[in-house]
Amino acid sequence: MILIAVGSNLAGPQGSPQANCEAALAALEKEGVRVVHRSRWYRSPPWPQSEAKRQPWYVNGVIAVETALSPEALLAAMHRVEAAMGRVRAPDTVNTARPIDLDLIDYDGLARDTAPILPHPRMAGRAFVLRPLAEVAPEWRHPVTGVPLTTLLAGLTHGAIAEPIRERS
Ligand code: PH2
Ligand code: MG
Ligand code: MG
Repeated sequence: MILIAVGSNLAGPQGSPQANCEAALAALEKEGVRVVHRSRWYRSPPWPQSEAKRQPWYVNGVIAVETALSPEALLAAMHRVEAAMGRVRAPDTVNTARPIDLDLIDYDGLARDTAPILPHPRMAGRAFVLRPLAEVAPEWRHPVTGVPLTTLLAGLTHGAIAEPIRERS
């Protein structure tokens, strides 16, 4: 299973953060990445907590995809989509607000320590990844530690917030 975390906390050419996230899925399809499962969109405060008062809240979600692309080629495609959507990558922009962020969470259970580092090294404690992931792959286990998703979810600290956005009818 190939899993990608999607996030946005800035308006971009497509409009709202949620519109950016939707546009990213369409752009991935054009790169030969087929979206086979998707979570609802979630709202979550910017992590780390020190950013919570400085940045808008994020829209986050997780998708499962199918693709013939290798991990490296998939990462390159994700970066192209980010760049086309106005994402600027500079050395001093770690954890700054961004119109789109695509993170490769898992690529068929691969473990590797060169880009893309797999599984994603910081996902196991992040509510905004784990909660939507539970909709897409409830049986998922961390490929390296073997810890089930349900256990990771139960271990989230108090204050780890990520709530589904209510659909407007
Ligand atoms: N991504 C980050 C840093 N902080 N916080 C939330 N809530 N959601 C994110 O996607 C996120 C973040 C770096 O990529
Ligand atoms: Mg990220
Ligand atoms: Mg990223």
